[in-house]
Amino acid sequence: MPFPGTGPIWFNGEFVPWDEANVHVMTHALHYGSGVFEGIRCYKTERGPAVFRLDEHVDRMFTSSKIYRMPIPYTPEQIRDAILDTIRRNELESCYIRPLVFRGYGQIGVNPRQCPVEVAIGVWDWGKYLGPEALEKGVNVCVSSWNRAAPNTFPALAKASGNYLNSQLAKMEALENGYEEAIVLDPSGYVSEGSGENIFLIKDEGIITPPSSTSILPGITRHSVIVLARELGYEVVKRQVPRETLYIADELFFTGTAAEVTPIATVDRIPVGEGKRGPMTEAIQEAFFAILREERKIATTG
Ligand code: PPE
Repeated sequence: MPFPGTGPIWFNGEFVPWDEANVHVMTHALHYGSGVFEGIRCYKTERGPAVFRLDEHVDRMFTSSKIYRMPIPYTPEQIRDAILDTIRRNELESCYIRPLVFRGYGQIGVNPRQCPVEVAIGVWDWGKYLGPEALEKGVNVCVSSWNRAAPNTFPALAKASGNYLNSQLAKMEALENGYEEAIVLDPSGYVSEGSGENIFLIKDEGIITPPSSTSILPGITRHSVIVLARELGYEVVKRQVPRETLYIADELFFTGTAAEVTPIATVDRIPVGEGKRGPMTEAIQEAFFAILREERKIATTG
């Protein structure tokens, strides 16, 4: 499948054509996974393209690079400006934005400190992450045979490239077995998250999402949905979710920048509720999309 992007890429402070944004094969990050990145979406609104929670995404990228002692050679303001410039240059009304910070070409060997820290920002039109019908019909998922990394191994709070090797194993296994996505458990067997999404469970009108101690990436969409669900009058708690709770939930959904709010129809072939999008998920989806279109405002704390 051809890559959907073609426009200019911001690469170390300059715009370069899509096809020229290349690196050397001895780039440190290619060998050792030494990169951190973000996934951000920009939506079409009445006042033009608007980026959803840009500051929070840029902050998280700086947090991820701090954990890995990978100093970004730009300020957060410069990165924010670069992202907005990239969107303008690409003349897209809505898009997915991928800023990447990585250890570049300098020396091979585990010690990364001889390698320059490089930054690239690409944008493209990324449609529905889990398929065109996912938002309405929901997706069929499995519980992965792979677990998330234990605390003090790969830091879950850093959105690091290397973490996604674990996500790839879970995703490929799920696809191989005929599912659209995987739910991954933490090392103790509690529900953690999807390969690229956080998860929410609805049972008896209460909403539960796994806490940050269960090896999750604390998603920016997750935070927005928690605030929003409370505004809608639902009770939301962060607590450990035993695997079997997935099978008896009334509703389940994923959240993420790419996945937005995606209902889960079945887990391990067991229907979730009636096996289709539930009413609370639909209410949350509607309110979330209204915010993205700027037809509804959200409180920024919660
Ligand atoms: N957990 C993981 C592991 C994850 O990758 C994401 C985002 C989330 C939770 C949700 O985080 P947030 O986007 O801040 O709500 N995954 C990104 C990358 C997906 C990909 O395939 O690449 C994304 O959604 O942009």
